[in-house]
Amino acid sequence: MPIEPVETIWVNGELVAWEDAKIHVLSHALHYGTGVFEGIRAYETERGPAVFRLTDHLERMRTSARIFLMELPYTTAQLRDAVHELIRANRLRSCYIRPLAFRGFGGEMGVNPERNPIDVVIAVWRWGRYLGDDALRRGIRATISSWRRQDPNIIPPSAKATGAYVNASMAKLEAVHAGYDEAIMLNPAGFVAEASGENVFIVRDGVLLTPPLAAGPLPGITRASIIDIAGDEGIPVAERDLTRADLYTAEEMFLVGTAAEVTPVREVDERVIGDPGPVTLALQQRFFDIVQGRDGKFSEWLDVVA
Ligand code: PPE
Repeated sequence: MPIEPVETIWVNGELVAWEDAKIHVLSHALHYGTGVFEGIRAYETERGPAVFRLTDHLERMRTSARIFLMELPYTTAQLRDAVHELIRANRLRSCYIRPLAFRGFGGEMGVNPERNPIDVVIAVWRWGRYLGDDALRRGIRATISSWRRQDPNIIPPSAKATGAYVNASMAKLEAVHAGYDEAIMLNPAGFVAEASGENVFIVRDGVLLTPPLAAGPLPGITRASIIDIAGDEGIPVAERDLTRADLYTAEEMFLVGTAAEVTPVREVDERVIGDPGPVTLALQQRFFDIVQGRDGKFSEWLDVVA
């Protein structure tokens, strides 16, 4: 998706002009994928831009870093302040937020990352609908990828690591080249893990089902939010392994993520699910009411930028 430049990007504690936010070509992360990142959204509300679950996202980035023996050189409070400062500096009412911590260039080459500094950057930009303008209303077409989600003993899928996204990219490319909007990835055991950049939910007999974290999806913050919202709506939820056939026979299906928000799925490999169903629509409506500050129930999820 195209992104339009804003004025400044936060680089190691300073606001730098968009066009000057550059790195050395010998940065370790560019060669070996040694970085961790986040994707966060801020929504326009009556009280100003509200960042959705900002601290939860920053804590997940710290957890991702920990898995790779990276100690982030900033506290969560410092990073939170930086996000607020950056949104104010760029005068944005709503935006996508991309914090990234990566092994930079420390004068050495080789697989061991430890001699390289940990650089931290945060960028913000205005972002529309990740899967296209019609996606939220009409739903998308998905396919089961021939590429498996990586085994937890290859690269932990619970860490949001830059290098791991080669796997998601392969699946996305395959799906788009075959004429689909999104790829669903199975784990090495053959159960549904997640989509290339979203968690998966289906509805069966009125019950909302999603793969457990042990099936290897990213522990999505939107996923956790949807489970809580469903609970509040009185919709029964269960985390359990799903097979490919469970998706083919689902009554309803949708994908969730920061970028994709709550996107209905209308077809999987030509098995038609159809227009978004009642559970999908109710959860999607409630999600947007919450993130845009119209629903007081989960107001602690909104971090308003003063
Ligand atoms: N699974 C994967 C693999 C994933 O990348 C994301 C976020 C999710 C699940 C949902 O997680 P959460 O955002 O916490 O609900 N994907 C981000 C990256 C998208 C991109 O193109 O880059 C996102 O949604 O921001």
